[in-house]
Amino acid sequence: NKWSKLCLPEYSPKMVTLSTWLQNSTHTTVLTGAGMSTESNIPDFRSKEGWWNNIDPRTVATTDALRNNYDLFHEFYSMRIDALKGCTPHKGHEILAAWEYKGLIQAIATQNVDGFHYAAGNKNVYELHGSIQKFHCENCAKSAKEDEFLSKSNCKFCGGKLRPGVVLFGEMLPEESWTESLSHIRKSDLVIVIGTSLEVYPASQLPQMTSGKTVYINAEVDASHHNFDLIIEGKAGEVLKLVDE
Ligand code: BV8
Repeated sequence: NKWSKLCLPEYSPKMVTLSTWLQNSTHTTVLTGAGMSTESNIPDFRSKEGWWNNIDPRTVATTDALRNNYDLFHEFYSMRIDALKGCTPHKGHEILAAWEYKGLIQAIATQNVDGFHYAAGNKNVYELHGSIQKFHCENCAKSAKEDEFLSKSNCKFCGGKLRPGVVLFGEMLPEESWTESLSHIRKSDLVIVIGTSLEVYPASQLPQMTSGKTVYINAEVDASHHNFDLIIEGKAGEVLKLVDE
């Protein structure tokens, strides 16, 4: 309970502040990034153990790679799909689902492609960078199955290449996810940003588009985050557990 939690060394007045803001807010949007899923054992992108530490994103996560270096593109995304196998949402995802159910948060805008917010039970989720669990033909957009992508088959209808439904660098974001996220952020009086380096445009612009309070929860915090109203340094799952009542 609240009183025993107050005695925990990691529990700080910041958790009380966030909890109070959450209770008092009428519209709250959560923006998540890859750091939301590292406690489910999925690597993020830009940390020491992240994907981009070993692989140059410009060589694999782009439309150029899809068209001109399909073998490498295919190898990278097969590895990403494989890395998801056996992983499941963690307690932090479950807490966000419970908060939506209780009416404490109204929407999640996520840069994650793992589908874990849906898997945990959130309904109002906007996947800004698409989903790695859906596949389609690069040429005719017809949907395809994971097995077809993994076995490197071509599209049955037009012979085009298959690809996962993620947003590659240089591609536009899915229009509805973007406009809905923006609309939720604009009407929010509280925006909670969890586990993202905010280095990728245009998702990086969302926190500054609210007139409400902004909170940044991240395992590592630096001076570039000073413009948030509240900064909590810690792991997503652990912080959410402490804020949850
Ligand atoms: C667009 C593919 C219009 C999917 C991803 C120069 C040249 C070309 C383009 C650009 C340019 N300059 C700017 C651009 C635009 C570009 C961009 O922003 N580039 C940046 C990198 C400079 N953006 C685009 O191209 C976007 N589209 O702009 O359209 C347009 C059209 C045509 C031409 C120009 C513009 C499309 C962006 C889509 C990018 N797709 N990947 C995939 O394979 O998954 S990006 C990749 O980064 C992932 O998708 C991911 O979602 C995204 C964001 O990363 P984060 O989630 O923030 O992850 P990161 O690792 O960085 O951070 C994790 C954080 O969590 C860390 O801070 C860590 O400390 C913390 N953490 C870790 N564990 C925990 C934790 N915190 C708490 N708890 C923990 N347990």
